Parts: sequence; structure tokens; C-alpha cells
Amino acid sequence: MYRTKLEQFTRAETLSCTANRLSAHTHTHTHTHTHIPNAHSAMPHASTKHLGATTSDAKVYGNFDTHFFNGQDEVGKDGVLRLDPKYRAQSGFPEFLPEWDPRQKLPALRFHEYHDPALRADPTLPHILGAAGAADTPRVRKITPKLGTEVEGVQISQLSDAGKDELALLVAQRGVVLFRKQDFAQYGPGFAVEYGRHFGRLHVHQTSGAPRGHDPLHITFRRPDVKEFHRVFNDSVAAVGWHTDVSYELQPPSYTFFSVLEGPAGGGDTLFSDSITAFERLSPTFQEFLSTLHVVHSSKEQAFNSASQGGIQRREPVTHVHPLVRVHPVLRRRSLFVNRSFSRRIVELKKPESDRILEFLYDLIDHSHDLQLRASWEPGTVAVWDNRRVHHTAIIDWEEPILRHAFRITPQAERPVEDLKYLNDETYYPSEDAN
Ligand SMILES: O=C(O)CCC(=O)C(=O)O
Ligand SMILES: [Fe+2]
Repeated sequence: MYRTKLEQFTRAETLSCTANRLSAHTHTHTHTHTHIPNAHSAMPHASTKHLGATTSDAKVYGNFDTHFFNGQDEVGKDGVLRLDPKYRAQSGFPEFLPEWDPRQKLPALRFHEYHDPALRADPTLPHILGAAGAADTPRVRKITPKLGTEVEGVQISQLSDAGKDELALLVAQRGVVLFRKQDFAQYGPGFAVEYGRHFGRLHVHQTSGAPRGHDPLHITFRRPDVKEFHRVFNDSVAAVGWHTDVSYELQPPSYTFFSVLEGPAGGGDTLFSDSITAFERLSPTFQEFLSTLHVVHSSKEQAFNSASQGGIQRREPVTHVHPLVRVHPVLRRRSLFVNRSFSRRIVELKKPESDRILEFLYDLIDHSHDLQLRASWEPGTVAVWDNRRVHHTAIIDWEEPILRHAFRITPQAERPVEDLKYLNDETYYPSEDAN
């Protein structure tokens, strides 16, 4: 089953990615497999015992999530955490407001097969691009030549299953698609959840708020309060936090739906960067080298940030090892799967080597404007991005006390693979929770 470099890793080793277990393992056994120098230091030093992260770890990796915030939000008599009533009162979308229930505890996520809906799609995309010769064909505009498309004239809420499959294919091909003038939000959070199920098993986030009874919705809510702005810039010079969503999970997401329900009249944009083009910019020699590497991703610092603000923890924090270069099952192209928010360490390299290479790759993805686009929000815009392919960051560029409220639907994809022969192979490079 395990060939070439995969032979170098065993289940026992991968399981031993925990600081203690790995160091014990590497000291007591002499295997012929790849040495992973100081791999235990990929794990953050534990000071907050149950989370395995420290304040300085958490600071290094940023805190851009909108967790519950003790002191600014409300602890209900029922024990449920909510936004302060004065913020709730300003919302035009109360059904989508977040709550956090500290008693909610979920089991670890387990492997499941993923069958990409785009692989079922009619490649001529008749439901999205319109049937040939039809009078009212949708307006479709490329945002940049390689990345991003804007579509007007399709109500995605009305798509049949075949139409949803086509939507997935278009999003895979373009990385991100902005559907304008959508009626999606008016059907409420329950519709959004059911709709998302077509694209994969829905992810429930470890710390974020969700509307009551609709846990799979991930809510971003910037409070209409200058304190929100001050908190972001307190120790930062820019409100930019490039990432791919929840890359620490065993099966991070694919077709991710995101809609800003209300926000600043101009600004509050979201930036996207294409990690396929980023990979293709590299020299063939460097591409091949990177394709041999694997990376530890961690949710511990995000969990710490939530806890330090009085927020919740639905699941135990996790670390997982993913290939640095993954292959997209629909496009059959390779992309760089590392991000500053959750990637921690290249397991095969020494720490200074890992640090420099990761920094180089983050820099390429985060700062190369010629592989990026800037998505602006209008009322009714629904963006769908392929989280396997693009990185994104919110932009906080307003200073007035403005409310910005968005919801995300996050279907989980396949476990990232370095070669499609491992697609849906549960035993591929086993990296069970490394806790
Ligand atoms: O608020 C934004 O523009 C993006 C938020 C984000 O990163 C997310 O919900 O995944
Ligand atoms: Fe995100």
C-alpha cells in the first residue's frame, strides 16, 4: 500500500506527532525511515494544558476570528453566550445572529469518503451559463484571466441538483465565483444548511458562533463598536490574515459559500489568492522538492484565542499532517497547501529550514497581486470559493462603529492527497488526531 516516500511513515509515527509521544518514539526505536528532526517542536509548548498553546503562540498566528468576547458580549441566564442586545438590536438579519453554547461538546471528526459533485457535472454548464440560444442568458464576467468569475442572472437558490453540480465545477475551475443579486438569505439559516449538504458533509466549527439550531453555519460578526477596530489593530499594523479555512482538519473544506448580509457601504472586501498559480510559478526542481514534503496544521492556537476571550470549545483541538502540495481531484492540478494561520511545521525538515520555506511560500501567496483578486460585497452577493485552491483574507478598513455580518457554509472535502491514487484511501499517510 505504501510506496516511495509514503513507506517512510507508519501509523505509529504519525500518531506520535504529539510532543511527548513523538520524542519518546524517536528515542526508543531505530527505524530506517525518514528522520524527522525535532519534529516534536512542531507542537506548540503547552502552558494552557488542555489546549496546548500559549498567549505568544496565539499572537504569532493572529486572532482574526470573531469569537465570543467576554466583557463585550452577553452571558445569558440559560448559560448560552450571545452578542450584546445593543448589537443584536441593530441587526437586519436576526435569524443569522450567532450564539455560543459552552455545554455543547462534539466528538472528533472522523474520516469519510468524499465524492466531488463537480465530477458529476455537465461540462457545458447549461444551468449556470444558460442553454444555448436562450433569450435571457446570464451575465458572466471574468474578474482576472485565471482567477474568479462574476455571475448575474442565475438564482442559485433555485438550482436543481444537476445545476449545483455545475456550480461546483465552475467554482473549481475559477477558484472563486461571485453570484450577484441572490435571494439566498431570505430563505433563512435552515435553507442554507440544507443547500450546503449537496456539496459535502457540513463542518461544524470548533469555536465559532452559529444561529440556534443551525450549528453548521459559521457566523462572522464584527460588532458595531470602535472597540472591535481597536482590538484588531491593538498589536497589528494591518488587518490581513491570509488563510485557507480549517486546514487543521483531517478533511478541510471544498466549495465554501460566504455571504456578507450587511457591512460597510464600500470596503470590507475579501481578498483571494490562487495557490495553483502560485505553485506553477515555481521552478520544476523546487516544485518536485516541495512535492515530497508534509506539513503539520494545528487548531490549538485558534482554540486558545477563543478560550482566552471566554469563548467556547466544541471539540478537542487537533493537529493533522497534510501534503505540502496537494492534487485537486477535479482539475488534476497541484496547489500549495500551506497557510500562515494554521500551518506550523514541515515535518521532514529542520526547524530553520521549515521556517524559511514556509515564509517564502506564504510570501508568494499573500503578496503576489498577480495571482489575486479583490471581491467587493453588494447586498445579495454570495461568493463560493474552492478552499482547496484559494487562500483568502478579510479586510478591515473601516474605523466607524459599523456592523459587518456574514454567514459561511463549509462542506468538507476529500482528505488532501499528494497523488490521486490515494483519493478516499483511509489508510493513506495516516495522520489521526495527533493530540
Ligand atoms: O470576513 C471575511 O471577509 C472572510 C471571513 C473568513 O475568512 C471566513 O469566514 O472564512
Ligand atoms: Fe476564512
